[in-house]
Amino acid sequence: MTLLFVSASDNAEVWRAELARRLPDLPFRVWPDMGDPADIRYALVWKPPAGLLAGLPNLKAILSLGAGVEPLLNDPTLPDAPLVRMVAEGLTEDMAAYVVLQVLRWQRTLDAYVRQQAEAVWKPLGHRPASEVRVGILGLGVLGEAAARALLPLGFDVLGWSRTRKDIPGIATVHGADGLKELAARSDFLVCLLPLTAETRGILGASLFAALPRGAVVINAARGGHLVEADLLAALGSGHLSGASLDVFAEEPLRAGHPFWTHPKIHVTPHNAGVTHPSRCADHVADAIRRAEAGQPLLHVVDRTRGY
Ligand code: NDP
Ligand code: OXD
Repeated sequence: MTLLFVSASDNAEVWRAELARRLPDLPFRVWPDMGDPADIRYALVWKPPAGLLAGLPNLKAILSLGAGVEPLLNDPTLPDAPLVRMVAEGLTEDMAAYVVLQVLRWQRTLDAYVRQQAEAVWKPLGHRPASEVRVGILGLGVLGEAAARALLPLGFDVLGWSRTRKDIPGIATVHGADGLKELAARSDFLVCLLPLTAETRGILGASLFAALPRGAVVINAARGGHLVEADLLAALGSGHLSGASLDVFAEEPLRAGHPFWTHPKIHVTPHNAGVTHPSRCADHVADAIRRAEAGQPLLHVVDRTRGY
């Protein structure tokens, strides 16, 4: 039951060690040193070269190192084996913390205090209490729900949006096109935690921004393809939006000279809102392999027609 590890951005040796502690008999190969392709039953991957997985004749499951799988689905040769996305506590906690961090940063005007400190200025700037701050979360899956659950105890007024109707105890929800209108009209913060699909591409654009209250802040931790960059710059320029926190970009790494780098109202992080820490995510991978080997149904399998 050999596993092939393919990722340019995750540490193969740390993954090898974490998986060896959980599955000591699992042979672990690191692409491009994969040996006989016929040996490979599991591929643990992040952005593998297109066509690579199609060359593995005995593949039993594709295990994504990321929660978002659109880079895999974009490969027309992707084999039919079940595609399992990353769902793990470590990643979920990271993302919830990122969302809380960004909301608090803007709500408590942290940047202004950093500037004031540089000039030894003692001047309270005031802020709206959390209970008067409305946060709209696009996407109420694993990460959107966790972000909502992290904001609620701080007092924020949270509303979440999904494709299908949701009944999540303690969380106010809306769905569908009407739900999006309702959410936008009352979102002082708009947080995007959607998968990138044909329906969601470009959702963070001029018409949604126009529907937000004046002064709203946009937080995108999902995918760069959700955002229409020129529309964001226009909405910030007109003052309709007051800020944006962006973790993901159409082109990554964000190129030198991109206007986002120096924009005074944009906060950039390098796609690390939710990190797949091996120590916190290897249980999920080991569990998937154990289930597959035992002939049990796999969890968190991507619905390829839905796109997530
Ligand atoms: P899930 O699949 O668990 O949740 C997706 C949510 O989005 C669901 O609530 C789903 O609705 C909703 N959704 C999908 N399509 C639509 C639509 N057309 N209209 C309204 N709602 C829609 O995904 P996760 O929460 O695990 O992850 C979300 C995304 O976060 C990933 O796809 C990835 O792109 C991004 N991500 C970013 C990271 C980072 O570091 N920046 C790290 C990890 C993930 P429904 O419930 O009805 O199906
Ligand atoms: C993911 C990501 O999808 O890192 O997990 O973006």
